[in-house]
Amino acid sequence: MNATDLRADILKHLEFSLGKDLAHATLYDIRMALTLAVRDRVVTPWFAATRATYAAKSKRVYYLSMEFLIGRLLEDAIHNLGLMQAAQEAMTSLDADFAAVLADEPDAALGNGGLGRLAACFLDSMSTLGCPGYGYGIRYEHGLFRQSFHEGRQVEEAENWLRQRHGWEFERPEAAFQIGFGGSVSEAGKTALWTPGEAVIAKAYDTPTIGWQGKWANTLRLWGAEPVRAFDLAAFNQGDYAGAAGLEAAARTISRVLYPDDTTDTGKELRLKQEFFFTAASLRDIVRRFQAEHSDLRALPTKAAIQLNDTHPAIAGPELVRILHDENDMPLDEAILTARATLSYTNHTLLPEALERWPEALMARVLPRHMQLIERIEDTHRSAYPKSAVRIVEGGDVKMGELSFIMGHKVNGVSALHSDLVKTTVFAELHALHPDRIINQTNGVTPRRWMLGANPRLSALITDTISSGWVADLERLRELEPHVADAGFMAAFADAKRANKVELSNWFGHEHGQSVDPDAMYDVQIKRFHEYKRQHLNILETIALWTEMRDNPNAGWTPRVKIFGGKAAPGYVMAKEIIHLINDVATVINADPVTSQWLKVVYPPNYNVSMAEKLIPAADLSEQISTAGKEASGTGNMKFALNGALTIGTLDGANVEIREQVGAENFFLFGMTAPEVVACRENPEHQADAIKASPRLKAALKLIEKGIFSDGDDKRYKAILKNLRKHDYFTVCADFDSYYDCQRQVDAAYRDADQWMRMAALNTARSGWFSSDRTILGYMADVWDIKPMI
Ligand code: CRA
Repeated sequence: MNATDLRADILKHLEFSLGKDLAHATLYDIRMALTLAVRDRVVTPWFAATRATYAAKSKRVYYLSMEFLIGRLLEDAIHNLGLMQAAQEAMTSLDADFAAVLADEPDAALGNGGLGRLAACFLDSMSTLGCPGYGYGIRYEHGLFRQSFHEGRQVEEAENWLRQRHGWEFERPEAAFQIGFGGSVSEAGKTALWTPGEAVIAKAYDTPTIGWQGKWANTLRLWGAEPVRAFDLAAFNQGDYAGAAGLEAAARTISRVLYPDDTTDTGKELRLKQEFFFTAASLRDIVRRFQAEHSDLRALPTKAAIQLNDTHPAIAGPELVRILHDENDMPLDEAILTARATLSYTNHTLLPEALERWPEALMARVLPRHMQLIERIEDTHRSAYPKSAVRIVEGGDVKMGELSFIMGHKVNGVSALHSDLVKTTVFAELHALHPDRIINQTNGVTPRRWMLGANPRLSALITDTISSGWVADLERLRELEPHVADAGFMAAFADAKRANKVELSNWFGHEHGQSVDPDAMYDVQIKRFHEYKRQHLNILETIALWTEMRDNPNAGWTPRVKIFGGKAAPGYVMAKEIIHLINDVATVINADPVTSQWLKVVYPPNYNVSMAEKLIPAADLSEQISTAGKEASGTGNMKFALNGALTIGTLDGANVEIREQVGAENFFLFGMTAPEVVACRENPEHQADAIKASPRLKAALKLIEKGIFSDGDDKRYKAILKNLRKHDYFTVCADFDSYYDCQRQVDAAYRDADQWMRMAALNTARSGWFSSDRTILGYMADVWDIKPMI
């Protein structure tokens, strides 16, 4: 594919798809024309993959997820299709700034954080590996809210990515299902007949996901909700315009917004409806596709593997049983067994507040037949294990974790430590009954986006050094190891990092009016705000360090830039206070002439996938400081290590495996282990004891209390202070000294620039295992029983 052909196609789309003359084309027009020209080139491999799958009647995987945090797609598609040079040349020939064209694409923010981004990395790996499959989710009209800061406080604004045309998708008006809610159930022989009281239409929108080198493409099918009847004409004709539109508005509400919270069970009827809406539409589609090729539904598990991404699609269990039993007359026991053999469930969290429960009364009202079937599923399990005390329905709630476990043939955790904790804590009783069901599949990240796309400088060096195969075989990064002893390679490695830092510094300068010194250490904590992730531990350490610098200005400090990024759920008061505190501390510290040469705090608003792509390649230090036992895995931690940042972290989630892979000597470990945290909490005075033992921590808390960071307002942070001093569940205080001391080891290590870079290069060389290709191969072998088609 050369630039001339691509240019011709861009001009064709400009004229015939967008109706624009080149002379009047805006940046949007050029971007859209390029998108459509690139999309054209995805279609042929996409059709070929679909035809090959149909021809072989292959088993397919169906990844059901409430979230797909895919971000921008254009650059990624260009890379995967090998069109980078052609696209650059075509843009130059049209006098367009290629970087600006790429940056014009809005982020598809259809997710909150790690769970949604993991689903996006999985789509990329499934297409790269030729694993036939579909992602199924919701086409939210509004993705995750846009964050800005007003006087340091988070302000949320609706996100509006669909205001412009979404150039990647194909609308499928013919692929539409009616999805019902409520109503009643009547007995019909051995089975039952559910007559829903209301219904909406689920309409499909397909986005092809192209794999590396364009060898395979799968489909991301997102459902949009529409009214069954568009419009109440009678009401309109009587002048009731709002009433006439009401039906439509009510239906569309279901796919209107992404819930901006991944760590609490919202308990909202709308959320339950969203979950059922996309799960039911997906199952209808899956069964329809199966029945087009096969007649006996008992063979479903040999042709379809349905993965539940957390419990959000857990209603798939009863819904599939309903389809098999009520609609296709399969005996109930057999329907349950068939559904179980088809379904599997990934657990992503142990936090009790994130384990979904739905009030039985709500479930019975919204999904009356499903409530009955849940009880039948529970009865079946109870009669198989009469001594077991496990219940799906308990205390008036339906527990979606238990339901998913019982209805899945495999249950997996997302890191080795997390999977062990799944066995010993949340699902201990079920694990005893089903000892082979829980397995581990440690998360991974796609090297196409997180190295090749985000870090072109380091990617070019790697390719020059070990040739290009690493992009789809990340373990090959190990071949870099011998080069760590080579001064020429190390100089080039350091140059790439430094150039990334300069670029980030320039971006901070023009976007946020705050340039920072590229020679300072870039110390980065980017992730959702949550107390367990302990951004407040980081900011307390920052305050203590600042104090120390002011007290000892001649101690030879290592210059640092503390970089934060992330959003808090709008209803999570404590997380929002932590954001406010960080911004307040930044204001004071950044204005201090005594320390400004050593310490800066930068917190750009609206952290998202595209911002991560800028920050990660420029990072020196990766903050992975959660309370041990609380972060199921983390995936940002993997992206940093891959891009040559050293980790300061606890033994939590996948940090444990990162440390194993890169070597303990190339990882800064601090803090209590998961069992030590549990033991620590047994002492009710643990926070008071820790504060008493740490003059630094005590002083830092005092500065906040005195209003040093809040214009003398000594009340602003009283909730945070009270929490830390009295109910420090996340053991910030108990881990503080260990963290502070570890940070000083980091300072010392950074001063030996050559040694630091060697450690960084070893992190890159030893991160190959964290490719999501490895993770997907694990699911294919251990859970889905699917072989690659290429
Ligand atoms: N919040 C975990 O907390 C994990 C991702 C993906 C999370 C992360 O540690 O890396 O999932 N859990 O496995 C979650 O969403 C509902 O639970 C996350 O993103």
